[in-house]
Amino acid sequence: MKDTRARYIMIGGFLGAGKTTAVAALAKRLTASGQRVGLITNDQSRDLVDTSILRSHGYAVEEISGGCFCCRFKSLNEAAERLTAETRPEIFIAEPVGSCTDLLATVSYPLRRIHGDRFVIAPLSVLVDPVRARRILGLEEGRSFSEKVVYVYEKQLEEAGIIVVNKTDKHSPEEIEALVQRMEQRFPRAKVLSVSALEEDGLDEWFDAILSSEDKEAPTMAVDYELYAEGEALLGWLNMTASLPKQKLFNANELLVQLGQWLRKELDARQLEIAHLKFTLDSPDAGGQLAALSMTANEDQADLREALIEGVTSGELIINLRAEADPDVLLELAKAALEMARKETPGLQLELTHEEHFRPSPPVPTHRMEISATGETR
Ligand SMILES: Nc1nc2c(ncn2[C@@H]2O[C@H](COP(=O)(O)OP(=O)(O)OP(=O)(O)O)[C@@H](O)[C@H]2O)c(=O)[nH]1
Ligand SMILES: [Mg+2]
Repeated sequence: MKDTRARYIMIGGFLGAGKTTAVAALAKRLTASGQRVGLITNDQSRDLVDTSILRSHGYAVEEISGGCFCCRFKSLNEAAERLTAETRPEIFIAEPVGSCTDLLATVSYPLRRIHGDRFVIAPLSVLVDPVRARRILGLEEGRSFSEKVVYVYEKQLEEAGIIVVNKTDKHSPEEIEALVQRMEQRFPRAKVLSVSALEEDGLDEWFDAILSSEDKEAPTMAVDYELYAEGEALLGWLNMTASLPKQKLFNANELLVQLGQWLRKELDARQLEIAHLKFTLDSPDAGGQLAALSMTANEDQADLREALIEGVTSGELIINLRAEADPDVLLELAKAALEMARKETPGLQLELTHEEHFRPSPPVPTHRMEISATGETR
């Protein structure tokens, strides 16, 4: 009998590793081959740049806010149901929060055990940014996160079924090879691949694996939840929305670059490690297009990943900033950035309409299913 279950694919990895870029590349490929996809984004709070970007590409996207998938297991299931009612996806692609780990025990296994009649679970992919990974694994000198954040980072890799070294377009083959080898030694459970999600290079082997194989149940990794919570709580989170009411024509692309560069300079001056700083500017004038800008600590340039061709007269700006910093400082800096933009462009009207700034609260998974070395489930 034909298997009618939907495939559930999770693409994890630390903040800024390239998850959304990879989700978009996979969704594009599947859609082009006539398959229906449903995308699920996730964050501690609402108004996500990632959701705006993926929706602007025309995909059905459900956003789960207010906690990670593991802590919002019921919402994950409801999101899948809403997508099913909307577009009946054959494949769900979910992007967990970039500071989240223990996804096998808290999401993959429970999904298989409780909803195995509806979902086939693909191996967990964990994407890595080579600069971040080379620093953390000691292959390169440079500023990085503190020890407890590194604990979370390494736990993500430890549970990966597939480790995907991303951004190969920006590194020499030798650097990538050395990193792949180090990953293979440190994390022998995983298959290690290298790709450029942005340039869609080297994706076949990875996508074939997540589209055709299932995650193997393996003994559950040990996680010190206190340390995990402390590591996550070292990160400051800011989601901010600002409205640009009807006004004189302005250049959305330039505004994002100006805001991004200014914030980056101010964070660097305070030696605060950026995990990811991203913006979208959505305008009714732009016919569904948007401007999107992204910056990580490892990029010298602001990456204007989506640009608007013409100026616009109104819009909504979203800022998502994650850094190892006090969230109050992030809020102060983001407000100062808006003020700077108003001063730099006389007449620019830009009003803060919503903001949430916080440190992620300790993860409390809805389910945590342990598989012992002898294969028993608890
Ligand atoms: N050069 C290069 N840049 C990439 C590649 N993949 C992603 N990026 C860039 O890396 C930055 C982060 O990419 P995202 O896809 O937003 O990363 P993410 O893991 O979803 O980030 P969070 O959701 O914040 O955790 C963006 O500027 C991307 O354009 C790649 O293959 N090559
Ligand atoms: Mg993302």
